[in-house]
Amino acid sequence: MFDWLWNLLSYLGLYYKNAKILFLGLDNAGKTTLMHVLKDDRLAQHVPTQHATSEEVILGNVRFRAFDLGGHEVARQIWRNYYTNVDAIVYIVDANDRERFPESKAELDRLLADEQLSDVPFLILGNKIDIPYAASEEELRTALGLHHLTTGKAGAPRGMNARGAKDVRPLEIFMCSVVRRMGYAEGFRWLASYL
Ligand code: G3D
Repeated sequence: MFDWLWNLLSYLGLYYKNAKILFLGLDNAGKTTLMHVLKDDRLAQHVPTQHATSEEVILGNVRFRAFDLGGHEVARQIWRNYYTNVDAIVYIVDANDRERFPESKAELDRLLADEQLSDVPFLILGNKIDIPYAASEEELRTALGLHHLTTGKAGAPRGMNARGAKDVRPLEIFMCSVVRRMGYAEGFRWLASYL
């Protein structure tokens, strides 16, 4: 059974690319749920990632791998090994968990400062906007200190990889609700334009 996002990836040509995409973020941000949405069209029950350090989904030639960040020094060694030759980072934030915005920002800053990732596109997903008091895009952008780093939602000009055209790392924030299947397709469409 094809899921619509898989179809979208296929339509975008991403499915046929030998791409490596990491889903990173604090625990509880929604990475596992997004992996399940990618894998099949059901919101499958899953075991919380308390003990596991990573999960992987392979669709066609695209390898998605999710890692929890924050307080996981041992896990960090593993994902650091993985992100050589990574094509994109999808960084997921629980937009309803304001208490952890500083922790999420610290982990994001650490990634953005990493030389190995210096030209890798970053899609920031502000998840759980189905919850009534979740942060707005503007609030999250401010909390994560992204005002001067975002590069616009238009994506790369058609036929051109903007990574070669501009000396700026593509980075943009999209708000979404993984469980309601809202918002992240726009983010993936934006991301695919850079791959
Ligand atoms: P993680 O893999 O990043 O650790 P999970 O996060 O995918 O395990 O998700 C953590 C919790 O957030 C789960 O709840 C999951 O259902 C919930 N969640 C994920 N996406 C959304 C969303 O878009 N909206 C809302 N409201 N909740 C979401 P449980 O209760 O199973 O722990």
